[in-house]
Amino acid sequence: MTKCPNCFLVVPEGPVAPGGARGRPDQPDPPPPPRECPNPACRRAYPPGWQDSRSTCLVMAGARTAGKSIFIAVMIKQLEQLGAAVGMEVGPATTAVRDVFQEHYLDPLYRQRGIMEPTRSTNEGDAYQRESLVFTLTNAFGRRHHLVIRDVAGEDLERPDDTTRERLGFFGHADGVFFLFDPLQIDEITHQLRQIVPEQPLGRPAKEVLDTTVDLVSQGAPRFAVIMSKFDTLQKLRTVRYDNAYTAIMQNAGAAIFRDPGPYGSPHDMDGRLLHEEVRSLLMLFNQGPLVAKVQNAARRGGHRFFAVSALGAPPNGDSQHPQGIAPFRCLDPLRWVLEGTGVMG
Ligand SMILES: Nc1nc2c(ncn2[C@@H]2O[C@H](COP(=O)(O)OP(=O)(O)OP(=O)(O)O)[C@@H](O)[C@H]2O)c(=O)[nH]1
Ligand SMILES: [Mg+2]
Ligand SMILES: [Zn+2]
Repeated sequence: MTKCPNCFLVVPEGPVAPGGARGRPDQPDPPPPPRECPNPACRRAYPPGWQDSRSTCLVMAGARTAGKSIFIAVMIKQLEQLGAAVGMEVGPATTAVRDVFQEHYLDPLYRQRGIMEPTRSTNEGDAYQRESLVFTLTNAFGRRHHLVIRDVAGEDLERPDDTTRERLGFFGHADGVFFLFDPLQIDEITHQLRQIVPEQPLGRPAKEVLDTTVDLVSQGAPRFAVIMSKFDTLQKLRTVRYDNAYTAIMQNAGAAIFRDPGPYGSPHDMDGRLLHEEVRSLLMLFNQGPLVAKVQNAARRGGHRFFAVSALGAPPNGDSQHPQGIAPFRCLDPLRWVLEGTGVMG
């Protein structure tokens, strides 16, 4: 199935000739498939050849500073590295996507070795994320698949207004929702990590933003990936020497939350399930039961899974990255999960 890369509405099948026949010599040729999206709120022309490949449409969600934009950049870099190893080509689908991705994502992180600007609200004129990030994945057999990602400003989810549903209408048709949240939003973790991890600005509480996200997707049935971002900060709990409930968990070096099987191995579902259970248990331990329950209920149709990722691998120093550079942790896990069954990852 293919969806509009802008609003995520399913692309209608090309009309069938009268009598149901396609291409029979005694029937007139059926009209060509639609060239533009039938959604009255969208009406965008489909990119050339769009209907020939399938697509997976993802939306990023989470509070301000949850780590969404940096995660996208690092995930795509890792996907390119995986592609190089398994014979899959990964590239921006259009020159416009290539330019936006280079200027707003890759340059700040990989050229200037800094971090990214907060994503502007779609209410602002120059909000670059109004255009989807579309990547073409071509596997070793020449089969193409489009990965469409809508970055979203945390600000838009933190302060929904009368126009939010209309501006973010694509949520309701997404195949996957990546809901990121910063572990430092959890008071108990902040308390434990005081003086160990530098303070970073935080957005609205994750549960509040999750409520808005769930409202926006209520008509759809996406896969719901709930992603603890900036996991490098939580891993620092290993160095905390208090004798409390967390110490034993954090000293378990063999746990899935402490090891990254790496992007090159074939996706091993058991590893994903283990990680899911470990992150879920951590959330329960940190009194996040309401968040877990909300996700479970909201994702009854599409399914959900918990993840732990770190895009940078270490807290930045002001506007600069850690001197050791970017050291990602498990950044491809959520993508592998939503692409399962598409055949594009092998
Ligand atoms: N420790 C740590 N900090 C991170 C990581 N990723 C991002 N950050 C920090 O979080 C800040 C926000 O990251 P962004 O990716 O811009 O956050 P966002 O969710 O896109 O934020 P909005 O665009 O405002 O919605 C960065 O400036 C970094 O300081 C990470 O992997 N580890
Ligand atoms: Mg952003
Ligand atoms: Zn559309």
